[in-house]
Amino acid sequence: MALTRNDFPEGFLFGAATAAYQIEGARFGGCGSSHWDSFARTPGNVAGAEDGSLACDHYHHWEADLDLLKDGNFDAYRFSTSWARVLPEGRGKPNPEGLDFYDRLVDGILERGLKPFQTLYHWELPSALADLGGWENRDVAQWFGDFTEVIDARIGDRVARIATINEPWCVAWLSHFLGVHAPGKRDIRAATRAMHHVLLAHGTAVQRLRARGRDNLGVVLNFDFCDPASNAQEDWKAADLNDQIFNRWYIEGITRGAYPPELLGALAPHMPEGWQDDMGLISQELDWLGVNYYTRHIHAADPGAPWPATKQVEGHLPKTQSGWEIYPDGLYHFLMRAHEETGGLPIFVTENGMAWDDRIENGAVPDPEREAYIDRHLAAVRMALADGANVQGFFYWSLLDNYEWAEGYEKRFGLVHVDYETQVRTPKASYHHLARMLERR
Ligand code: IFM
Repeated sequence: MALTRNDFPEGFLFGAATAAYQIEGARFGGCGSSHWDSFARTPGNVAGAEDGSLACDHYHHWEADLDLLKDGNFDAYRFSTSWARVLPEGRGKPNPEGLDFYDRLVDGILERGLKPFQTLYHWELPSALADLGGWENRDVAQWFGDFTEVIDARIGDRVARIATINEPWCVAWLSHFLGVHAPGKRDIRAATRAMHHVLLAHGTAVQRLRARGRDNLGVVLNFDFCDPASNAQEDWKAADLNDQIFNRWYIEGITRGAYPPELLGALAPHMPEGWQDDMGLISQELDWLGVNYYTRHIHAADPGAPWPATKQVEGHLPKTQSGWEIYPDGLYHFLMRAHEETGGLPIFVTENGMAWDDRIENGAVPDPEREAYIDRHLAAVRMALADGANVQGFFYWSLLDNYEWAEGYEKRFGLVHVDYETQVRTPKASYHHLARMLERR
């Protein structure tokens, strides 16, 4: 039987999510340059050397895009406020056009009866700050705190929930150890510093916003299920180490004020001096936690390889266009784990979704794979609710097809198809599927 809103607790919020650089069009409205602009323009970093300068031109289509949320019967919209748009130089003089844009956007969200969920940092670090070392520089925490206050002074009175950072693992490890995202570093010292500084920035923002009286503060962490490739003890250890790198560093830093000891031992020579004194700030009380979940990976020991001496092994489950296995049990697992780790804090699934090679056929976009993906992940949410997790909402990633970072525009995650030549939006079958499910009867 098809799910309906009534299968979830009263007040459970359904939404869709986006992020500034992925949809807005960074060339409009006095937006400053970010490290994604230069990373994308460096050959070999991004498929087709594509960037976010136009993206979905949401900067000019925002009203119609918000109508899509309203017409789809959603309750909430998760968006991010670009640091480079608000402060083109990262610090100093704000861009009035940028502030006006977010002001109008928040009013537009509210006018449509939706709850605004703001994310403060979804990856467009201003170039001027990247020049100073970006996430490797401890000062980034104060720069971020300053930005947080500027944007909060303009829209903070009207947003329902504020998340500090989106996916610290991506900000740190993916971008400074694996080199896949901007700034494309592959350096263990840079990565370790970014791993700590991104959490320090989170803590600093929470402190600044608390001082401004906010009581709706959280962070959005991404979780990846780490399975061992076999029953061999070495493979279990490989999966466990990857779980520390991907998942435990961030959630335990924030909830326990302590990093997982084994991983910390390996990274200790690269940690910034005096890091221990920051753990209190990092582990301040939060009001909610955002859980992003997409997939699992399978890990095996790789003896002889340099630390972490593990490798990924191909999984056998059906995969999305991104090559990610579809594994809804992982969502249940992390909702229960987050529930325990946070002592029952309100949890929102802030991202869950899949890319597919969606095509327009006779004016429609059939995407039964995505409908099934959503249903299966919502079933996992229901299981976690039944087992006591305090899950209060679910946001599909993403409202629109958009700029999928190093993958360019090829991977389509949206509920709504975007023709990048014409900027025409076409709701996919999954959009209509969710709209029917969310109809209030
Ligand atoms: O597109 C990204 C988003 O920016 C952050 N979370 C994962 C999504 C899909 O890769």
